[in-house]
Amino acid sequence: MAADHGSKQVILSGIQPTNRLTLGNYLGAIKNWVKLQSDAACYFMVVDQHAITVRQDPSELREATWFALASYIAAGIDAEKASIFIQSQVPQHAQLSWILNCYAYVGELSRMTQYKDKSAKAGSNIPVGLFTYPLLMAADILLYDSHLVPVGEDQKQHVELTRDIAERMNSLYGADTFVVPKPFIAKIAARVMDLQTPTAKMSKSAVNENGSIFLNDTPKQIENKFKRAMTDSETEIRFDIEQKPGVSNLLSIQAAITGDSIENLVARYVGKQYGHLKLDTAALVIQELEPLQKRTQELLQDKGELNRILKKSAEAAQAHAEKTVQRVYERIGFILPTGAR
Ligand code: ATP
Ligand code: LTN
Repeated sequence: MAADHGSKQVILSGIQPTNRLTLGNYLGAIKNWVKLQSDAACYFMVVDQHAITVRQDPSELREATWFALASYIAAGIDAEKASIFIQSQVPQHAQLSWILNCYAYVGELSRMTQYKDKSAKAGSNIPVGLFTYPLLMAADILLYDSHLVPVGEDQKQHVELTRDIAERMNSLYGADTFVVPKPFIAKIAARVMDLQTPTAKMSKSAVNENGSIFLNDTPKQIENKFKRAMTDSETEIRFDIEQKPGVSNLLSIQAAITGDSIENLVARYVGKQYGHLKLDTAALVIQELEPLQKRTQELLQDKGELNRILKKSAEAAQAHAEKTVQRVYERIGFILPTGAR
């Protein structure tokens, strides 16, 4: 049987420490997690094992992992309410991932959009891990009997695949082998777009750093990036993703920060110019990030405290994960070291 969480929903998500986190990660993921942690049993990871599917410099990986962890906490994720941990510190992720490798099909993995995109960029030596990446993600999700997985639009396909594999294994080994999860996509800022190429999502690993707002950018850097944000050759401020992706992106960012509706925001900009919209958006972002940046720096100065938080959180996560691994091992016919059958 799946572990008992009482009546609480289990929510799990993670971010890769591939670089410093961006405004996209914050508005599209972390800010929503903070709201969820009071009502659900939450697991929020830094997925370092996913990060190495693309070559990483070891010291940069370490630094990005600390930065992500500190950002989670600084943004308001409370280790007393949610479990915050580093994926590689819970070995059950790799264990379950192998099992799922034996139940997933090459055909379904080949259809993953992220794999197609990232393998195209990897040249002729495509790491196998890039291909099996969604199975490590499926393991992350299934280990904790997660019901809901908050992700951006781009990750929805991976959660759908997780559902398919969970259902496949449930039909082989019993309906209570895995909880079948659902993706949970926040409506506002589901996709924060690149400031230079507003038809592409803002990303940590974008080639042009001017398109991404990093969570440790200085106020001046933030202001400059917004001032240079790509708009269009018209002058009217209205929301139209197809015709005006740059302007729409700035409006969405404002909506995600203030909670205002797009209609209200648009009404406020009647007769105003793009310059106003850009500067207002920059000011809002600077104001929103300021306390977060201060707290992140404090935490990064105190790795002892971060380690204490991690240790406690990872132990709790590991206990749950181990239960799941044992259940799956037992059902597929592995002999458990505890108690012969
Ligand atoms: P990379 O550039 O390394 O591919 P990324 O910046 O796209 O990374 P991920 O680590 O893939 O970020 O994503 C972490 C979480 O943040 C996911 O839930 C993802 O959907 C969300 N996220 C990432 N970028 C954005 C964005 N631009 N808008 C909204 N959500 C985003
Ligand atoms: N693949 C995701 C990160 C990720 C994740 C997860 C998200 C890894 N494991 C489990 C939700 C649940 C990404 O690139 N955004």
